[in-house]
Amino acid sequence: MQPLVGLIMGSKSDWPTMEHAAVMLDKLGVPYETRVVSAHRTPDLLFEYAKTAADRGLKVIVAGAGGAAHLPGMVASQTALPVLGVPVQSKALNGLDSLLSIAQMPGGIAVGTLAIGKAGATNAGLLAAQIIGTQDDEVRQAIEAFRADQTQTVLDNPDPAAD
Ligand code: RP5
Repeated sequence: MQPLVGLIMGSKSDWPTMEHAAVMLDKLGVPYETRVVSAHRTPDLLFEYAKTAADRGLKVIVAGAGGAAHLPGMVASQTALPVLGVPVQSKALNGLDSLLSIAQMPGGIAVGTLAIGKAGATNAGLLAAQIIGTQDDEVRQAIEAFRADQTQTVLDNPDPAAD
């Protein structure tokens, strides 16, 4: 299946976080590709990936990085596709460095910044699917079913002290 979402990250070490985006995309039936693309270690690859992404059929890019997290912003500078940034929880500063690096973009180049860590990666997958769902009825219905199921699970388990 033609990938619609490019799920990229600065290092293989980001995968335990970023796989939660992949889990959500799988759940919602959105085809995606995964790649390590580093702003600092493979800058030429970053430019090539971002510049060719739209022509290769991608619709959204999810980019996760930690520390001096330049990947989402630099990718956004090289493509008109929507870029969703996931701040990976860093060892030194718990991801606050990643968050600020990704969120504090100068006006004129947009990155949609998610929460630090697993929740951010999960929601990046969800938000990417929601963007795809604006043009794809099957994906939109899968999102509606996911949310209805999530609501029902909470309603079915009202007692927090129950087993
Ligand atoms: C960033 O540096 C990556 O996104 C990763 O979060 C962080 C550390 O990378 P490794 O040293 O673990 O490869 O570029």
